[in-house]
Amino acid sequence: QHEHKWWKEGIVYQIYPASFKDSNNDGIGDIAGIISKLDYIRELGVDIIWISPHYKSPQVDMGYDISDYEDIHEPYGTVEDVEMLIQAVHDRGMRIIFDLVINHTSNLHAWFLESRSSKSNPKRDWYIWRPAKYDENGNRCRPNNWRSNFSEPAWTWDENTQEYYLHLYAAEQPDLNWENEECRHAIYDSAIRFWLEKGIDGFRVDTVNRYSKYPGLPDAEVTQPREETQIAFKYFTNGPRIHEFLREINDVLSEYDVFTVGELPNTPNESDVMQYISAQAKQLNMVFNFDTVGLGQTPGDRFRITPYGNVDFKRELTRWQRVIQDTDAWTTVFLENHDQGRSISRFASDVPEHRVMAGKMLAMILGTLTGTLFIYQGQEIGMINAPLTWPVEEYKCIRSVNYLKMISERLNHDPTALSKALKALQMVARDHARVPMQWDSTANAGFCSEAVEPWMSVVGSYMEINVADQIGRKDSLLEFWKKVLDLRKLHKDLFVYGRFQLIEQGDDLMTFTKHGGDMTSLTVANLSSEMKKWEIPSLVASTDMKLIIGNMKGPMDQLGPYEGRVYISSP
Ligand code: TEU
Ligand code: CA
Repeated sequence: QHEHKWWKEGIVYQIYPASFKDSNNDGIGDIAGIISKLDYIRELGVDIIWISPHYKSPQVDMGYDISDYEDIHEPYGTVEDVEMLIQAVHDRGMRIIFDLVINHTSNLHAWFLESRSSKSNPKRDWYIWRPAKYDENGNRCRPNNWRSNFSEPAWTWDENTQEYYLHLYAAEQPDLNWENEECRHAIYDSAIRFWLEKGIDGFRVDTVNRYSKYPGLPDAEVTQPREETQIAFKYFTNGPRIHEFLREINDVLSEYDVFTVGELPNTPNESDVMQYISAQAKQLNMVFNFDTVGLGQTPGDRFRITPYGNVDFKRELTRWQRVIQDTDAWTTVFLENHDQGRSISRFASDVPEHRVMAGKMLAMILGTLTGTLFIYQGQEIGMINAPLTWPVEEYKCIRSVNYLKMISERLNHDPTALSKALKALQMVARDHARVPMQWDSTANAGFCSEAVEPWMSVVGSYMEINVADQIGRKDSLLEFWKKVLDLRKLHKDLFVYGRFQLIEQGDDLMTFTKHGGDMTSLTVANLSSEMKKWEIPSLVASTDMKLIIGNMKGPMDQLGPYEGRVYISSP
């Protein structure tokens, strides 16, 4: 039995500040815009808001490159605005968590400016500097062959001090040196304590398993001989000191009633994950695993997409239900965030005749799984990926842009490369989650006034998919989500904390039961666009199951395309 906690039962809604709501019509979302929509969020049934980085930043990676932890990105507002936001959230009985990005800073952070100023600067060792290597012809080479997560080499040469610095993401995101104790304590004071003292309720911890690098920073095995750099996750993920560092962070946090959810990329091994999330380990309260959202993406080569089907989807989405059962660990339930394509497009169908059904079906699955439920802005109205016909210039994310650059260099020897790349981007580019939130059907979808150009264009689907159309309309996805979230709260022991059991009923049906609080529930969903015959599984056939929610009213013994149902039985 899992111990009850507010952060386990709380429903979390992720906001991407740049794209949520622009209050002053400069084309960029802002803090005041978020405040103006808090009642909307609360009415949805949300308990906890997570905002992606709103800190001062040159925005090379949309705020995941922070130049001052204690200040705010100017177009978003001021520290006072953020204090007002915290207050406004608390006034409505909700809580708020911030993004904690401490694997790296911006190259314009004062710490890095000092560190790069000279080899003898006291902060030199706060980042990871190494001398050049030289090949047999005397040419300067990088310290090792690692590839960054954004496709480019992980080292950048600094002319001034004649050394390389390490960056696991963009060159403008130098990695902090966690081996340096003074640096660690500066991080705790500036990035963590500063905001805890202002009353926030926790952190989503960015790329949390990369702080500790493998000693000696050795070359990675050459698996792609034609490439200049190599995939090197194992040398910078889950390194030897990571658990020690996380316990240190946890010591700081444990003075407050807060929680952490860490992002855990490139960690497929279940026992590795348990070391982070077991309560007894005192590190993180839960993590985001990439098993489901990473489907179809090749680790280290995101846009080389491979096919996946409903069997894969079911296996990955239910993996942590099984693993955390009978342990002291906790998990997350999510299908979207700011780094992923939209769930209806990726895991169901976004064609007009199916997408609303598909959205409701996914809502029923997510709403009845065990763990803390995270919803990403726009998911509640069923926003979908931009179409294949989207002009290439609309892709703004550094990852997409780097990739397109690489592809254009390849076009000579592979003329089909561009169309292949566009197909991949259409599925898994981060841009799909970053277009403006669709509030209504006016020219800029109500995100900003019609007179200004938003920082990313709205996608055409806003005319059919928007909040104004769905709010109060009985059969809308938005109203359906509200019902699902109500039911989840009404039956916490069952849906939030319950015991999970998968029932095998063929590839395209997802069927599972939950047990908790002397009750049983049965969720059944048709993940395909074809009609499926179905019968109540024998496991619950003898119980008196009653339908509490569904997205269609068809015959009992068959499920229409993307139909889903949830039944419960009372004692
Ligand atoms: O992402 C961390 C990360 O490693 C992802 O690239 C992950 O591997 C991928 O999404 C799996 O599909 C975080 C932020 O969420 C992202 O927006 C930032 O760009 C990145 O950190 C750097 O701060
Ligand atoms: Ca604005």
